[in-house]
Amino acid sequence: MRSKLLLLAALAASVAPLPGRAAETETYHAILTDLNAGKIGSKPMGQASFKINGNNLEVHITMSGVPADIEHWEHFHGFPDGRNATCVKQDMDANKDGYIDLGETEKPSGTTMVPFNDKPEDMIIPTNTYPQASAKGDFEYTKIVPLEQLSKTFGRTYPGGTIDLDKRVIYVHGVPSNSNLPSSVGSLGTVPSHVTIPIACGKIEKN
Ligand SMILES: [Cu+2]
Repeated sequence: MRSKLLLLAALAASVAPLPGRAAETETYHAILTDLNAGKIGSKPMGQASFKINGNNLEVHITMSGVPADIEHWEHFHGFPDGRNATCVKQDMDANKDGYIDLGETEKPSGTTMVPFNDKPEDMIIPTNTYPQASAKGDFEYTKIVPLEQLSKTFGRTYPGGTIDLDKRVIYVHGVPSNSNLPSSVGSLGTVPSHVTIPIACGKIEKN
């Protein structure tokens, strides 16, 4: 009995944080600036913060100047091979139609990876659980994501891949369905282009 207690005490000591060592928290942030503002008639801007707090990833995103009263898809995008993603620039309009579309983000930013919707850890991109902008054109998104589940889904989707937030960028998408976007504006599979057109981007950086 006594040796069992000693063993338990030793185990407890071995998992306790070392003196003077910070707890396992890491924080990241991104400043989002507008894309396609000249076409959508408002200038989206905002910020995102990410905190790895023990077993959770705490996400907080606030946006203003986005098209009002509609749902806005938002994700982090990146490269599965570990390359560093950067935001697309307005002059990377490859087909010169005046719009930056989803396809034109791929060269600098990679692919759509993790959604900031109701369940980021499921990594299901087409959902109707993304934030809804207010009548004033702002929204706030907060989510506590179970990190182990997210890492598992991520590693399954991108074998060997890790989340690596500081190699990612965050995009916010979406204009109203009556925006009459030209057919040259590409999208994701069968999802209409007004849903996926990027309206803001920010590089995620470690604090
Ligand atoms: Cu996206």
